[in-house]
Amino acid sequence: MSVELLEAATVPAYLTAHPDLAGGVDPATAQVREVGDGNLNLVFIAEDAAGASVVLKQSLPYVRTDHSWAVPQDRIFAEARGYEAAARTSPGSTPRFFGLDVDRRLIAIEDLSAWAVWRSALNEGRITPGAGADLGRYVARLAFGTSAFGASAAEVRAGAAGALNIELCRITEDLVFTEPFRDHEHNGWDEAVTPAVLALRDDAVLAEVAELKWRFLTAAEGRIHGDLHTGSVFVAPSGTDGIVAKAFDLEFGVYGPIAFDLGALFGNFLLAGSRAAALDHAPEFRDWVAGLIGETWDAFEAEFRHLWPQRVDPAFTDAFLESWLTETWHRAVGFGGIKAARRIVGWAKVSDIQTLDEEARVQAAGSALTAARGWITERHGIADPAALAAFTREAVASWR
Ligand code: SR1
Ligand code: MG
Repeated sequence: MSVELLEAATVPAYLTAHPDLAGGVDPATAQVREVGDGNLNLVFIAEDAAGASVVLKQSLPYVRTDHSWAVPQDRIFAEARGYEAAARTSPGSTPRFFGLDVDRRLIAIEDLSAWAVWRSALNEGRITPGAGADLGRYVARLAFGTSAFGASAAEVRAGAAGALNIELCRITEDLVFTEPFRDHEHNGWDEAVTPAVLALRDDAVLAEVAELKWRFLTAAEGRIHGDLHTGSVFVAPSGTDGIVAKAFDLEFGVYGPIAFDLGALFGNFLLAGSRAAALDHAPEFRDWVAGLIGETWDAFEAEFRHLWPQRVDPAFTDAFLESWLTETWHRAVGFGGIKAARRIVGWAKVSDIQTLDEEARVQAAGSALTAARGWITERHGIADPAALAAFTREAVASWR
């Protein structure tokens, strides 16, 4: 059963009836526009005559571009839990959360439409200093605070049990880990990239994809964002002090492997870098993009080490932290390769690649897939961000 959907014209009356979700907006003077451009939701921005604004996000019962593909609207509950957990563990790293309307499958959050979606900023060649570090700290704080490092075992088990998100996890399991690595009707690519796509189907790749899918399915380490690509991040207008990147779109949230969120960022940085190279963007921008993995990882690691003395269980020794960080790094590299590959081969492609003309698209896609394959198969031997950067440069150069 699906719930009644809002329309721009019905939002003011809705806000009048739900003042707790209005975020200070005066419904009497509110102008409303629908701005949802993702796959799964209605997103309304209501702004009043005084300039106060709020975002209402309502889950659709289907995929926007394919109404025959049903997706339960209950996923909005996962998003609400994600905002509550982020506010508790990493304040300021997500838009402010005003509340959930269970009956209408809707949340109200802070309007950050004056900020830019990071993917768009990257596509335009805009440097956003500090964004990678902010996200590294966000992943670390959320992970630490919701895992058995920062919470009691009972809290972690209760949190994981309450974070079931079966249908959206199934989308990830299929679209990320399965479909891009075999024939599937969701797949598509430029003919000239076929060798790089078929190279993702040999035993060396499939063995690592199996290992990483197993991790995704079985490792409930802590709460993860679950879909932390650059289209799920706002970056501040330039000149903003403090936090310059905030994560949003938390509906894929679940308890999972912490490396998955890092890998999502890494894979999308690879796509951004491949676009920048294909477009011959300024060397300063390309170098900055190439450094994003290091910036993100270094901030993640530093924040984890900073939080480590607060761990709640002395069974977790300093030596265990070292091995856990090493494993998390290697997994993040592998997840990153998979996340980059799915955005080129499978369903839900990305503007970094799709908005390029054919020659540039083939160059960007072919080089990114070649690097992604190496990230997946060689991840155990890639020690750190500097080694990954060198490996990626070589892999990219080997395409064509
Ligand atoms: C049907 S949803 C397709 C994709 O959009 C989201 O961004 C997730 O990445 C999902 O896999
Ligand atoms: Mg999304």
